[in-house]
This record gives sequence, structure tokens and C-alpha cells, in this order.
Amino acid sequence: MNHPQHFFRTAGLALVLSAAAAMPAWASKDHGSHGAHGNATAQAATGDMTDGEVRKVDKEGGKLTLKHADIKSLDMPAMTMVFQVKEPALLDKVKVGDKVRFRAEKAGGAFVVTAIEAAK
Ligand SMILES: [Cu+2]
Repeated sequence: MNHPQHFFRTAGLALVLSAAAAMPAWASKDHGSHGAHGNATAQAATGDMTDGEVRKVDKEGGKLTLKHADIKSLDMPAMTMVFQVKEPALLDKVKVGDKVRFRAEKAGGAFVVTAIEAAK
């Protein structure tokens, strides 16, 4: 007489357990996608500006020599090179030896600094 009751109780428990076991798999998958999204957003924000150091300012030529870190958007490793500047006024914001953060893009075969600011 006790056996059927025992069977149903065990079966009921097994159902609860399998439902509980399914929960973490779903929950962690959802959590993982949120984490990946957060990382992508952070990468875009930090990949925006590149660290550099001013080596030379050429106001007449509208050029700037920068020792720069990797520029991921331009697929360029760290190096020292000459950039053109989009606005001559950008050259007034920096002097030789300044640590800066800047944004560069490729325009017509030349690399052009479009924004620059003192590194914090
Ligand atoms: Cu470079």
C-alpha cells in the first residue's frame, strides 16, 4: 500500500530536480550573451582614441609626429610616424613631449588626425 505513494513522490521529486537542472543552463546562457555585449561596448569606447606622445609639431606643414600605441581601427601596430591634421587648430592644443589621446583615420592614402586631447 505504501509503494505506489512512494513511487509518485519520487517521480514528482525527479521532475522538480530536472526542471531545476534546466534553469541554470538557460540562465547562464542569457548571462553570457549580456556579458559579451558589455565587452563589445567597452572595446568600442576604448578603441576610439589611441594613446600617443608628441614628437614633433609642424604648424607650417600641418603635420604632427606621434609615437603611438596600436591603432586597432587602422590595423596599425605601435610606431612613431607623421600624421597630417584635419584642422590646423589641433596643432595648437599640443606641444612636443605631451602625452595625448588621439583619433586618426585614413584619407586618400594619408593618415589624418581628426581629434586630439591631452591624456588624463
Ligand atoms: Cu603608425
